[in-house]
Amino acid sequence: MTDFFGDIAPVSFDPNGDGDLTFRHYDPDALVLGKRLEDHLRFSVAWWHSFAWPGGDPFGGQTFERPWFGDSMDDAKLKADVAFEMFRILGQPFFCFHDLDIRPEGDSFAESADRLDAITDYIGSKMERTGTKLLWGTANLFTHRRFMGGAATNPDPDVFAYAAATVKTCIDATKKLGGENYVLWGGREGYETLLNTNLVREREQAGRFLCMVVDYARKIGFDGTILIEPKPQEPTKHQYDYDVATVYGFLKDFGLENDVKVNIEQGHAILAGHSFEHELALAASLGIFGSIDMNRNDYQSGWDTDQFPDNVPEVARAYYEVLRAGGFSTGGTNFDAKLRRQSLDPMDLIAAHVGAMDVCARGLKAAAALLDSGELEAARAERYAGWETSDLLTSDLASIEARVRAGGVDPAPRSGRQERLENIWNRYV
Ligand code: XLS
Ligand code: NI
Ligand code: NI
Repeated sequence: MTDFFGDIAPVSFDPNGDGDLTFRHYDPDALVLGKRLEDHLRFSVAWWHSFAWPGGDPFGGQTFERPWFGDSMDDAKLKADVAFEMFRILGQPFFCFHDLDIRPEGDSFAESADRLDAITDYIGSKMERTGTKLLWGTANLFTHRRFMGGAATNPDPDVFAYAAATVKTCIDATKKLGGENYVLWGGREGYETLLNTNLVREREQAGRFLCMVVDYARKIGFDGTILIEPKPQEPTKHQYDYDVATVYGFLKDFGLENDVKVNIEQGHAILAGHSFEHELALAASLGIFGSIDMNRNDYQSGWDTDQFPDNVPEVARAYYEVLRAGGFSTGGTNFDAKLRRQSLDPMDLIAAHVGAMDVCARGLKAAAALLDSGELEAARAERYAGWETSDLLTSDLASIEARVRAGGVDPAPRSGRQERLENIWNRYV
């Protein structure tokens, strides 16, 4: 036991509770559409934001003082101890990490890999004891200066090699911990200027890299889902995995559309000029929906501000699409969200997650009730009903022209009923 969280007790569900330590909406055992809420939402804590982020911004450095900030393996273990204490307080079933979040980088590749091995042994025994599970692991291929010009897409083959070797160790670590997914977010896979960039070559490298990842994961019997996390820009000016549609085209191009799915983040969807629900609905319709990074961007800043979600109607739209897609299988709701830099207290960390879990629970319950009512889906089905009996899609232009000429039917426009549907929506949220 560390004393970081002091006497903060485990958070429990009480619809009439007050204070920071009560869930008013998230009752893990409540049945929604026949499934426990905890199993619907599959919450996860992000190691990087909650335990590794020092509170800096472009104008100022560290604001948080954490007893585990340092670069020894003892610091890494203390960080893990505190992490598992937080999972227990919150009843969080899952967590996610980058290699760099859980162990300090060594002086050589081999030392870094050994440390990853050692710390994942340590974390693994805690997982066994507590039952907390790994939603996904990933490699940090963006912080170190060696990756400044890209990892897989770097002009220097030695950097490609370093990145590939690193990912291999992270897939091994993820498999060892029983991770249900492995994520690739291309934090430096893009360009700063077209003036020095060979687009054809970089795309080819990224495709080959991903094929190697898939091959290796399958070869060692990793049966989790491999996920790409789209993001349009930040940190690079342009990132190749721009959005769901772009990633799908890329996967198709390299024959990976059945092997790789997407991890969709709220803030990234907004940066790409989409809504979160758009990205979710599109991924589901393309058969590549995997998991979500739940957070919220400041809509004025234009940056990936990674705030905790606080907007129930928005979150409900997202979960409506998740539920329509059949819910999560290996995926879950990872809070890729960080405190504001003035939120210094351990209680801030707890309260942030409690609030976010409640927002998600409210959103999911509203979405489930609406889906269950069938009201929107009936309207959607009715809108397309004409196609149920139509053979047009197997016809050809000339036959269609002949038919239209003979039939003489000028189709009558019908209302899209948007406002009425919005009113239905608002009855549930
Ligand atoms: C950054 C990404 C990152 C990924 C994991 O914007 O959201 O945190 O989720 O590398
Ligand atoms: Ni993310
Ligand atoms: Ni992000």
